[in-house]
Amino acid sequence: MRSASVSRRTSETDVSVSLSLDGSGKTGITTGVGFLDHMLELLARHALFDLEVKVAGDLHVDQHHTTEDTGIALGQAFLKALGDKKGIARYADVHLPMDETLTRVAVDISGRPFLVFRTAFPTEKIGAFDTELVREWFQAFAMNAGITLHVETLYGDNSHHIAESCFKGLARALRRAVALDPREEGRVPSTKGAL
Ligand SMILES: [Mn+2]
Repeated sequence: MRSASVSRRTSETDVSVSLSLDGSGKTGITTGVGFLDHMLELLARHALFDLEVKVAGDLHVDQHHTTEDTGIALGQAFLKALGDKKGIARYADVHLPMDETLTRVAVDISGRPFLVFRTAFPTEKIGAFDTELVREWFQAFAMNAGITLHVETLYGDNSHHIAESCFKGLARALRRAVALDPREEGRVPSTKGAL
Protein backbone atom coordinates (compact mmCIF):
# COMPACT_ATOMS: atom_id res chain seq x y z
CA MET A 1 0.00 0.00 0.00
CA ARG A 2 1.34 3.39 -0.99
CA SER A 3 0.38 5.56 1.97
CA ALA A 4 1.64 8.42 4.10
CA SER A 5 0.70 10.62 7.03
CA VAL A 6 1.58 14.26 7.48
CA SER A 7 1.09 16.56 10.46
CA ARG A 8 1.65 20.24 9.91
CA ARG A 9 1.23 22.83 12.63
CA THR A 10 1.64 26.60 12.33
CA SER A 11 0.33 29.56 14.32
CA GLU A 12 -2.65 29.58 11.93
CA THR A 13 -3.60 25.92 11.51
CA ASP A 14 -3.03 22.41 12.81
CA VAL A 15 -3.50 19.88 10.00
CA SER A 16 -3.30 16.07 10.06
CA VAL A 17 -3.59 14.05 6.86
CA SER A 18 -3.50 10.30 6.27
CA LEU A 19 -3.58 9.20 2.64
CA SER A 20 -3.54 5.86 0.89
CA LEU A 21 -3.26 5.95 -2.90
CA ASP A 22 -4.38 2.32 -3.20
CA GLY A 23 -7.60 2.71 -1.29
CA SER A 24 -11.30 2.50 -2.03
CA GLY A 25 -12.49 6.07 -1.42
CA LYS A 26 -13.02 5.80 2.34
CA THR A 27 -12.93 9.18 4.07
CA GLY A 28 -13.01 10.88 7.43
CA ILE A 29 -12.75 14.60 6.82
CA THR A 30 -13.34 17.47 9.23
CA THR A 31 -11.67 20.70 8.19
CA GLY A 32 -14.20 23.01 9.77
CA VAL A 33 -15.10 24.25 6.28
CA GLY A 34 -18.14 22.40 5.02
CA PHE A 35 -17.60 23.05 1.34
CA LEU A 36 -13.94 21.99 1.54
CA ASP A 37 -15.00 18.76 3.28
CA HIS A 38 -17.41 18.14 0.39
CA MET A 39 -14.64 18.70 -2.21
CA LEU A 40 -12.12 16.45 -0.40
CA GLU A 41 -14.69 13.69 0.06
CA LEU A 42 -15.43 13.60 -3.66
CA LEU A 43 -11.73 13.91 -4.49
CA ALA A 44 -10.98 10.77 -2.46
CA ARG A 45 -14.04 8.94 -3.79
CA HIS A 46 -13.21 9.55 -7.44
CA ALA A 47 -9.46 9.01 -7.04
CA LEU A 48 -10.09 5.84 -4.98
CA PHE A 49 -7.85 7.21 -2.27
CA ASP A 50 -8.48 6.55 1.41
CA LEU A 51 -8.23 9.93 3.06
CA GLU A 52 -8.43 11.26 6.60
CA VAL A 53 -8.09 14.98 7.19
CA LYS A 54 -8.43 16.81 10.48
CA VAL A 55 -7.91 20.54 10.71
CA ALA A 56 -8.11 23.04 13.54
CA GLY A 57 -7.75 26.35 11.72
CA ASP A 58 -8.15 30.05 12.44
CA LEU A 59 -11.67 30.24 11.04
CA HIS A 60 -12.30 33.37 13.12
CA VAL A 61 -10.03 35.10 10.56
CA ASP A 62 -11.51 33.49 7.45
CA GLN A 63 -11.25 30.20 5.55
CA HIS A 64 -8.06 31.08 3.67
CA HIS A 65 -5.40 29.53 5.91
CA THR A 66 -7.44 26.40 6.55
CA THR A 67 -8.02 25.84 2.84
CA GLU A 68 -4.45 26.60 1.75
CA ASP A 69 -2.80 24.60 4.54
CA THR A 70 -5.02 21.61 3.86
CA GLY A 71 -3.78 21.73 0.24
CA ILE A 72 -0.17 21.94 1.44
CA ALA A 73 -0.47 18.96 3.81
CA LEU A 74 -2.36 16.83 1.31
CA GLY A 75 0.24 17.64 -1.35
CA GLN A 76 3.02 16.62 1.03
CA ALA A 77 1.22 13.38 1.88
CA PHE A 78 0.67 12.62 -1.81
CA LEU A 79 4.36 13.11 -2.64
CA LYS A 80 5.43 10.98 0.34
CA ALA A 81 2.95 8.21 -0.50
CA LEU A 82 4.20 8.03 -4.09
CA GLY A 83 7.69 7.11 -2.88
CA ASP A 84 10.12 6.45 -5.74
CA LYS A 85 7.34 6.71 -8.38
CA LYS A 86 8.37 3.42 -9.95
CA GLY A 87 5.86 1.92 -12.35
CA ILE A 88 3.34 4.77 -12.35
CA ALA A 89 1.46 5.89 -15.47
CA ARG A 90 2.67 9.45 -14.71
CA TYR A 91 0.50 11.36 -17.22
CA ALA A 92 -3.27 11.59 -17.36
CA ASP A 93 -5.93 13.94 -18.59
CA VAL A 94 -9.71 14.01 -18.32
CA HIS A 95 -12.66 16.07 -19.40
CA LEU A 96 -15.03 16.19 -16.44
CA PRO A 97 -18.63 17.20 -17.12
CA MET A 98 -20.92 18.35 -14.34
CA ASP A 99 -24.30 19.30 -15.73
CA GLU A 100 -23.70 22.52 -17.75
CA THR A 101 -20.00 22.72 -16.79
CA LEU A 102 -17.03 21.08 -18.52
CA THR A 103 -13.53 21.16 -17.03
CA ARG A 104 -10.36 19.69 -18.48
CA VAL A 105 -7.60 18.54 -16.12
CA ALA A 106 -4.18 17.35 -17.25
CA VAL A 107 -1.53 16.13 -14.84
CA ASP A 108 2.11 15.11 -15.03
CA ILE A 109 3.63 13.61 -11.89
CA SER A 110 6.81 15.33 -12.91
CA GLY A 111 8.61 16.50 -9.79
CA ARG A 112 8.32 19.95 -11.37
CA PRO A 113 5.57 21.83 -9.54
CA PHE A 114 3.51 24.04 -11.83
CA LEU A 115 -0.10 25.15 -11.92
CA VAL A 116 -2.09 26.57 -14.82
CA PHE A 117 -5.57 27.40 -13.55
CA ARG A 118 -7.94 28.82 -16.12
CA THR A 119 -11.19 28.70 -14.22
CA ALA A 120 -13.40 31.65 -13.40
CA PHE A 121 -16.36 31.71 -11.03
CA PRO A 122 -19.48 33.75 -11.71
CA THR A 123 -20.03 34.33 -7.98
CA GLU A 124 -17.66 35.28 -5.13
CA LYS A 125 -19.21 32.75 -2.76
CA ILE A 126 -20.47 29.18 -2.72
CA GLY A 127 -22.49 29.28 0.50
CA ALA A 128 -19.97 30.56 3.05
CA PHE A 129 -16.97 29.55 0.91
CA ASP A 130 -14.94 32.11 -1.06
CA THR A 131 -14.61 30.84 -4.63
CA GLU A 132 -11.11 32.39 -4.95
CA LEU A 133 -9.95 29.75 -2.44
CA VAL A 134 -10.38 26.97 -5.01
CA ARG A 135 -7.37 28.28 -6.88
CA GLU A 136 -5.46 28.69 -3.58
CA TRP A 137 -6.07 25.03 -2.75
CA PHE A 138 -4.97 23.83 -6.20
CA GLN A 139 -1.83 26.01 -6.04
CA ALA A 140 -0.90 24.67 -2.61
CA PHE A 141 -1.57 21.07 -3.62
CA ALA A 142 0.37 21.23 -6.92
CA MET A 143 3.40 22.94 -5.37
CA ASN A 144 3.68 20.47 -2.51
CA ALA A 145 2.80 17.35 -4.49
CA GLY A 146 5.46 18.31 -7.04
CA ILE A 147 3.13 17.87 -10.00
CA THR A 148 2.50 19.80 -13.19
CA LEU A 149 -1.22 20.52 -13.14
CA HIS A 150 -3.36 22.21 -15.78
CA VAL A 151 -6.99 22.97 -14.99
CA GLU A 152 -9.24 24.71 -17.48
CA THR A 153 -12.97 25.14 -17.26
CA LEU A 154 -14.13 25.26 -20.87
CA TYR A 155 -17.61 26.46 -19.93
CA GLY A 156 -19.98 26.53 -16.98
CA ASP A 157 -22.47 28.74 -15.19
CA ASN A 158 -22.87 27.45 -11.65
CA SER A 159 -20.03 28.06 -9.17
CA HIS A 160 -20.72 24.90 -7.18
CA HIS A 161 -20.62 22.80 -10.36
CA ILE A 162 -17.47 24.56 -11.55
CA ALA A 163 -15.60 23.89 -8.29
CA GLU A 164 -16.82 20.32 -8.16
CA SER A 165 -15.75 19.67 -11.77
CA CYS A 166 -12.24 20.88 -10.91
CA PHE A 167 -11.89 18.57 -7.89
CA LYS A 168 -13.50 15.58 -9.61
CA GLY A 169 -11.36 16.18 -12.68
CA LEU A 170 -8.25 16.24 -10.51
CA ALA A 171 -9.39 13.06 -8.79
CA ARG A 172 -9.97 11.15 -12.01
CA ALA A 173 -6.67 12.37 -13.48
CA LEU A 174 -4.68 11.44 -10.36
CA ARG A 175 -6.35 8.03 -10.20
CA ARG A 176 -4.99 7.24 -13.66
CA ALA A 177 -1.62 8.98 -13.22
CA VAL A 178 -0.71 7.07 -10.03
CA ALA A 179 -1.96 3.75 -11.42
CA LEU A 180 0.75 1.15 -11.82
CA ASP A 181 1.45 0.28 -15.44
CA PRO A 182 2.63 -3.36 -15.69
CA ARG A 183 4.59 -2.54 -18.85
CA GLU A 184 6.78 -0.18 -16.82
CA GLU A 185 7.96 -3.21 -14.81
CA GLY A 186 8.81 -1.13 -11.75
CA ARG A 187 10.86 1.43 -13.67
CA VAL A 188 10.63 5.19 -13.14
CA PRO A 189 8.75 6.51 -16.22
CA SER A 190 11.39 9.03 -17.32
CA THR A 191 14.38 8.92 -19.67
CA LYS A 192 16.26 10.66 -16.85
CA GLY A 193 15.64 7.73 -14.53
CA ALA A 194 14.18 9.97 -11.81
CA LEU A 195 11.12 12.13 -11.25
MN1 LIG B 1 -21.88 19.17 -4.75
